[in-house]
Amino acid sequence: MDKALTQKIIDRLASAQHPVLLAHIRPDGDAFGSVLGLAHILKERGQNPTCYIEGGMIPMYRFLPGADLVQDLPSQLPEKSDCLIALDTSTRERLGQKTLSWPQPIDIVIDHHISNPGYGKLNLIVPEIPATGGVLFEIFQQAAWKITPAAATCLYTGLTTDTGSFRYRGTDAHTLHAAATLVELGADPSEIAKQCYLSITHERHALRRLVSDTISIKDNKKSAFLTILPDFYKKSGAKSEDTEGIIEDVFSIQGVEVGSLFEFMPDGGLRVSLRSKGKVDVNSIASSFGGGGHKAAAGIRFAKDAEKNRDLVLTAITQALSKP
Ligand SMILES: [Mn+2]
Repeated sequence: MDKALTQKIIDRLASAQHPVLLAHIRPDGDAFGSVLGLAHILKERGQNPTCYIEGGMIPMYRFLPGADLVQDLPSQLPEKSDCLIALDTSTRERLGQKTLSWPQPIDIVIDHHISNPGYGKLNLIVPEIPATGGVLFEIFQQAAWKITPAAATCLYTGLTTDTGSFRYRGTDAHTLHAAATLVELGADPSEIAKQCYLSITHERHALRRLVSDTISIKDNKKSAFLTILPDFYKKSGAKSEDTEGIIEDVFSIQGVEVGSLFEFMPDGGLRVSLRSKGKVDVNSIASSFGGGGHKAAAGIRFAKDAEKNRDLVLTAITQALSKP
């Protein structure tokens, strides 16, 4: 990690009296964990952070210390806001529609998505670290800022959820050292695992059953995909956030190198999630359609032509798999 750049970010963070912490739409464990982790540290330093994420907190991550601090996006920011910080968010648009009309620029971007173009005044993007929670951990270490048990719990949650419980590529000795230090500082691995992985709601489980019935295996059993249709939500009672982790069902099958999930939106759009556990770089597939992410996990959104675009993505996967 770039020490000089990190120091600039530390200085900028330290000088803000009313920092605004932001993360991406359709937030996950790393989005909530990063925002709340940084909020705890800044509060401890006597600063007054505000946390905004589109839609506010979701039930699954209510166990995070300080969960009530997360508010839905306002149409305008309070005037006293003196530093806007975007966490874990690969593009400016993914901060949410409402943020696009805010006049204030983004001061700091802290992220680990390789596709992040750097839309802030200061941009710390570290693709070698598998979660933004891990990037923040390094920042706090360099700054010698005390990591409280509450902050440790939030940062650890980001690390465990973005690495699929320390299983994905990108999990290395450094990641595990960071996780171990966070446990020493007060994060409880089994309690966090229970909340993140062993507390699926009945609605989410019903959605998973519907989705797993749609499985299609192709490319010589090297790829598999799942489909979500708009009426699945009504049938199961689940919400859109309940799709998190659902792609694991296909991705975990022996020999399947690329897993994909196609969600047909009620407005005619299409949301695509891609995972790779082999040689295929799904970030480059996603990028060729205007999406992005990481080598092993990426996403795309299409505004229309859902079926046609699904077929184009499936063809791109077949081509990527057939490359020697
Ligand atoms: Mn992340």
